[in-house]
Amino acid sequence: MTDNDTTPAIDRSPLAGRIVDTLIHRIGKDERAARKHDWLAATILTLRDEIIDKWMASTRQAHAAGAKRVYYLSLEFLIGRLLRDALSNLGRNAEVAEALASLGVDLAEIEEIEPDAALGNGGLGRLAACFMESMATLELPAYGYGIRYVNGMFRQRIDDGWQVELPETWLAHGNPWEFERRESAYFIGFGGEVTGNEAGHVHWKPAEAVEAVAYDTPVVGWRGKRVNTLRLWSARAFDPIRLDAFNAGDHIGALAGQARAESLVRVLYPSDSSSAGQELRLRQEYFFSSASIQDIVRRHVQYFGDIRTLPDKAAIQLNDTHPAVSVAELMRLLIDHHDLPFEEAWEVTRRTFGYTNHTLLPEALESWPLPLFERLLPRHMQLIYAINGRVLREARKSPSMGDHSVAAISLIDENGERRVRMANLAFVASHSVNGVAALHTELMKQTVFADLHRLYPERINNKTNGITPRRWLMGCNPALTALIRDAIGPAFCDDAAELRSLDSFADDASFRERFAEVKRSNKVGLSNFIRESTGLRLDPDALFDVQIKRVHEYKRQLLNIIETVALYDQIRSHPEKDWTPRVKLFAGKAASSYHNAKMIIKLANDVAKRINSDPSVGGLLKVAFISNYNVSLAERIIPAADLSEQISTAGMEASGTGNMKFALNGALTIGTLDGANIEIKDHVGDENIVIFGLTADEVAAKRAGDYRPREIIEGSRELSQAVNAIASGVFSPDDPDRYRDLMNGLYDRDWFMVAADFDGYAAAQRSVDARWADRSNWQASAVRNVARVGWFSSDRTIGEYAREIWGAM
Ligand code: NBY
Repeated sequence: MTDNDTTPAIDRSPLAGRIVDTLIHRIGKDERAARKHDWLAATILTLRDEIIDKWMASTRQAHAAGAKRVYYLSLEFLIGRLLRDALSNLGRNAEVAEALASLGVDLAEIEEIEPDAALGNGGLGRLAACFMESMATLELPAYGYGIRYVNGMFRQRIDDGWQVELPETWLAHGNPWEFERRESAYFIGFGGEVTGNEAGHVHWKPAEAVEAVAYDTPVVGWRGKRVNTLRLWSARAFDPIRLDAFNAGDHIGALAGQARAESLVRVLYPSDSSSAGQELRLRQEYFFSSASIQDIVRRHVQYFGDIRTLPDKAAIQLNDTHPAVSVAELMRLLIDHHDLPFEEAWEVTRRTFGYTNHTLLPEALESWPLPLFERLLPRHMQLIYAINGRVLREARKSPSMGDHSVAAISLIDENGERRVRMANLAFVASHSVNGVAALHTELMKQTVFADLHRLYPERINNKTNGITPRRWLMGCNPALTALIRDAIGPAFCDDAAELRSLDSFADDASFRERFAEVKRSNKVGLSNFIRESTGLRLDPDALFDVQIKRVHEYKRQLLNIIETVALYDQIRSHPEKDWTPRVKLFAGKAASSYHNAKMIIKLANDVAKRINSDPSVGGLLKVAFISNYNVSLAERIIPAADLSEQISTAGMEASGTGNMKFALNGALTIGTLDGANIEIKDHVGDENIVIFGLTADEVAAKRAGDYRPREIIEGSRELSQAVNAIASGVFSPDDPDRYRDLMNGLYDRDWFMVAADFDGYAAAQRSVDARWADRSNWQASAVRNVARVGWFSSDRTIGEYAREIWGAM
């Protein structure tokens, strides 16, 4: 970055010297030739060298203590950027910034070009990333296991209002964080046949195989006390090239094995709400499960000798059912490779596994057609039959289990095409099954798992989600963090519950003033970003009303957009009224094959275009859809939000975690009584949150009864005007019928109860306007939100998992 290097070497700090040394000897560039990416890589590699010592010390310490290890198996880790997090957790921010400055390099600038590692879809993947950081912070010896996707979550471009998906190439400049462990490679078989010999020994001879190779990324806990490992698997062929085929002239066929192996880890399935049900997905699930379980078993035997003590020294947590085939894989290794009898293997397995459920949506519950499962994993299919036999015999013994219940518990779905039910497999094979918020856990007991819950009434438990305050307060909102530290001292940095002491500052006018200044400057920052990326100018004094998350009908971006249209109507009809200036911000990705979600994105963009160019609303209402929502964008938007939209149909959002991030950064929530919103309300108090809408029970009752959305729409002037305007093409003059089907869906079915909740939502929004008018009261509420949501730290969540599920603390 320096055009010519005039800094005399002697003035350099040792750290600056090390960065330059890394640049020269490991990147192969001198200071003159180095570009931003080279400085970024040199900085990361230098830091990584220091992390390695702590990393090795952490491993040695766990080994010496004979400690129990936690294994978090997840097909997704939505980690985002790592440099800022690592610097701040190591307390090295200032020092590194200074060293780089002495080299003419701006730390903030190189932080900004670090690729955002998006190996996940949304909440589930981000939760896994927050958990990794909290496990290191709480000094738990833990490993995350997942897949090193070459292409993570797609990059979203908005073309003429439509979502376009582009491949994200996060590895384009290499990945300086990771270590390739060529020595940690495992054989992963698929297909083939199973034979038994007279002695009862079973032999599986797979028809194909790939090799799983480990890539390790260090995960630094707060204050660098412990460094854990995120181990992601890549695939390679045993024979990278088949020379016989090559020499015979089949140059493409000779490479087919490698191409097949690579296809396994090529891409993340980009749906956050429905099971893809495709063979490649099952292959991915088995590939990473098998590699992880083999690695866990190898480590245990190496350290402790006897595989039968596995549950005392290892806790394996399944992040939803995506890794559930691990259960059958562990059984296979115990029985076929370690000669345990079935019953003993089953005991070891059940004491080792825990399963976390993240959704009750029927389309997200994974099940595999039996013929596919059997063809790909014949030995595992046998073991699943054996497990099922055992479970069903147990169920039959219970007098409360009729035929209907037994069929519901079965690992095989016999309705229509026979399928393997992964949630049932995960449930029966775990000693703990948890939901992610209190309401969600109750609904698990009442709905999807009702029969399993009756058979195993002790198994289901709740672990309300959390977020890491290091990334979601200290990292993304340094100005607010500094203000809090000035007010209450630094204790909250080590224990988020300490934020409570901030509560009384809500009554301190001068504190509120400074709090408001921080929020305003974050809003100015976001406005500048939006102006640079979209050309749209925003007023930082307007109320910033934000809905950012995956786009899904149950999350009801449509409710928000329709209300925006209604507000637009009202402002135009009554321009003389004292309207609250508002900015409506949207961001989020739709699954590539999810038609309605893509239409909702287009609608948000069409509505934005029309409203933003209408001079009659002046500065009172602006709408923006910000493209390519990801972790880094969330870090920029959340600190600038005044109002957090958490408006899912009650009973459908398992927990939500964005809701926690907004509250922690001083936004008020407008939300339904769904997921963790309920617990947020309990913590911040009814006066500091805006709740509206049907409860989960009311939604269920309406769905069971005769819900008539058409009558509701026609009975609400505001709603019918807005829906008709959209349906008749007011926002799509180039294609007036564009939203006809989407709006007809509301009249005819409205599964997500947009009509039923509309009036309540609109009224809640007007009550938000009234609150905003009393600015000191608003700021007091915002301060109370920050002060009262420390409980939603993922440190609290992980502490509960460790004590109550893993027996590891
Ligand atoms: O998990 C989310 C829930 O919707 C949210 O309420 C909760 O806070 C969060 C953390 O517990 N679930 C989620 O993000 N699910 C997925 O990303 C997902 C991904 C893949 C599939 C299903 C769901 N799949 O079937 O392939």
